[in-house]
Amino acid sequence: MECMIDEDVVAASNEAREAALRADYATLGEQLARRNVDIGATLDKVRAFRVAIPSWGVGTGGTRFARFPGPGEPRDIFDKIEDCAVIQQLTQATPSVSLHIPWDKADPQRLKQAASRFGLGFDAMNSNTFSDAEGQKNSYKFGSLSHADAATRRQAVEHNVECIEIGKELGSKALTVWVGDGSNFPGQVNFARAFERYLESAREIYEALPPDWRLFTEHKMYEPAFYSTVIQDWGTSYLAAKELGDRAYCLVDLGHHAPNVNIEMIVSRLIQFGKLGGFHFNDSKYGDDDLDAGAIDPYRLFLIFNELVDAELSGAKDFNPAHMLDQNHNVTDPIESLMLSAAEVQRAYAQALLVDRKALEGFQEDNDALMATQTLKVAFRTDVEPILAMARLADGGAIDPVAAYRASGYRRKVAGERPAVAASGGGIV
Ligand SMILES: [Mn+2]
Repeated sequence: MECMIDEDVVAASNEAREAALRADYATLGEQLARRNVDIGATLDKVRAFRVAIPSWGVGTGGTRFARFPGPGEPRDIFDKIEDCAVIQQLTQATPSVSLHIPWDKADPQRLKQAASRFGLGFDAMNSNTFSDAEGQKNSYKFGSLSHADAATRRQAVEHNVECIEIGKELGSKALTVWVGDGSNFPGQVNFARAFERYLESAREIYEALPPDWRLFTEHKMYEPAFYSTVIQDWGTSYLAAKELGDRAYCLVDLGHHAPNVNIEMIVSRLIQFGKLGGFHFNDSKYGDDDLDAGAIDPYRLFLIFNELVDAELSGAKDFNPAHMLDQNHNVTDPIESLMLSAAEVQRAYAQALLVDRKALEGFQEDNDALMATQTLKVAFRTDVEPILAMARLADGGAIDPVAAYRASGYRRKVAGERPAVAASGGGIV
């Protein structure tokens, strides 16, 4: 298998850090043993945890005001796959790439070959009916799957079916559908008719799914539509998934809710009724900011993982959530942000594994609010970095991915090889 980063650079970076890591890991192991937690079992679970990289995440993002491209940006999907290979090599947590069509459209056999050079696979496919592709007959300006015009709806359905066809060749097993359909003015659309048209279109896409595929409906409160959105919240997403059938699930993008919404409770509800499909991880302060996972509110991320671990341990039905990052990197090197974000997601998972669930249940039964919440805090306050670093080291990654990446000079190297071009697609879904 090929490596994008010289293995000697990674080895040298690890050598300088390994003794300290082993000492920290041993100390943490002793602490956890006093809490009746086996650090080795936690390490194994973290090593098995995976989060997918979105192809669009490795390019510099932008806002509607401006985009400030960084050096050595990927020019096409093949450059993007190489950047994803760097992230996987150093973190060992991100072995698959989530493609976006049409931005990443290329010969599927070539795509497969490019990814397998680095041992990468393909995660969920993402369709795009929120912008017009070049040469497209009907415009999505006024919607896609819910558009008033039948020919436009047909075109949007066919695009989704094409995404499934490409994904089948790549070994993908899911299609994520997010539409920007909605309205900007009261009275612009009839809410019920728009949702009915969406359902009718989504049923046709669902019928094109291979038997071992899942369809994820992704909700978003607002933007691009600013008055009403057809799939605006988890309730509507649930209704859609329920109407479609057993292989339709809801996808939760952490940025797609109103401020202060209790996302972990939404996650619990979807788990309880067997409809949680997966996540787009990111963080936000004001709206759909697409900031790095855990950058603003790591406790919220932990609380979400607390629900996920609870479901994992209790054997909840149909529980197999897909994990993917979905972020916009405006001011950082996207590779660095994605490596650290993958680690933040793993961190929340590791911390959630440390919750003393038996004690928590007892405090809940006794209405001991203070001790119940302290039980969560004890787990959250635990510095699990030695477990994450040990997981990376054990799998051939870097103890400190950003340090190894910077030492490698990768960004300087690709800046020389990749002349700046117009972005090959860097929207946020
Ligand atoms: Mn998303």
